[in-house]
Amino acid sequence: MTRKIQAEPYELVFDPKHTALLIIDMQRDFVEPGGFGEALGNDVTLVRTAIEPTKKLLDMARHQGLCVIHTREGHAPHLGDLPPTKAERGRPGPDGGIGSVGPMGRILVRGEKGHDIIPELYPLNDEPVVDKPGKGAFWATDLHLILQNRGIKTLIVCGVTTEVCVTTTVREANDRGYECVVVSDATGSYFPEFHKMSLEMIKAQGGIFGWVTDSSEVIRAFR
Ligand code: TIU
Repeated sequence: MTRKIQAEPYELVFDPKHTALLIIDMQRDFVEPGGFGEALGNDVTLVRTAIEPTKKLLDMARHQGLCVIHTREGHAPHLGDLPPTKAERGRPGPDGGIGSVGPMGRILVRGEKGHDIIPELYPLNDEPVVDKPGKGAFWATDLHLILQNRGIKTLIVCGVTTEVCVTTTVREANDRGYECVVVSDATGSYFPEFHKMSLEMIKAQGGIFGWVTDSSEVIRAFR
């Protein structure tokens, strides 16, 4: 049975059987002090507003039996999957940056405390966790394969940060034929103006990359 989400630029019709909740990079490294976000000079309290709405959507998705997929940005301990260019620009001080040791372990390195998903949104065993070395969740991952195998056509997208990993992923998904609806209050940025403009860009020109709505509208669509 299809359902409808009130969204911009217009109503999105979707089938829950072919829909996934995609939660982008809700890792300690981005939303807690002492991680990568803070190492880059950002105030992490600005992105923490996304936690509660995402938790509501996660609870609803689990209750509804919706496919749930989590992503994590990060690198293997040997850093062989870290482009030198990314290492260089993610290194604000002489001792900081990706791979260096912070209060939550090595920054943005798989297996470290800071790299993992925050306890509030922790994945269940049957929820795929896609580890990605880039900003987009399709580059160098098996996300497309997982979505295809599960028959997914529509993505309800949450997570951080709106203008970096969320929109990069939405652009990648759009080109692969997925319909994406980005949840405004379940996404967040260290730069409020970037958050606002990123959402504007997605829904402009008749929904050039997809749709934008908020968590209450998504939850209403499943009632
Ligand atoms: N810096 C920033 O805004 N974001 C990232 O580096 N990664 C994600 O958005 N996950």
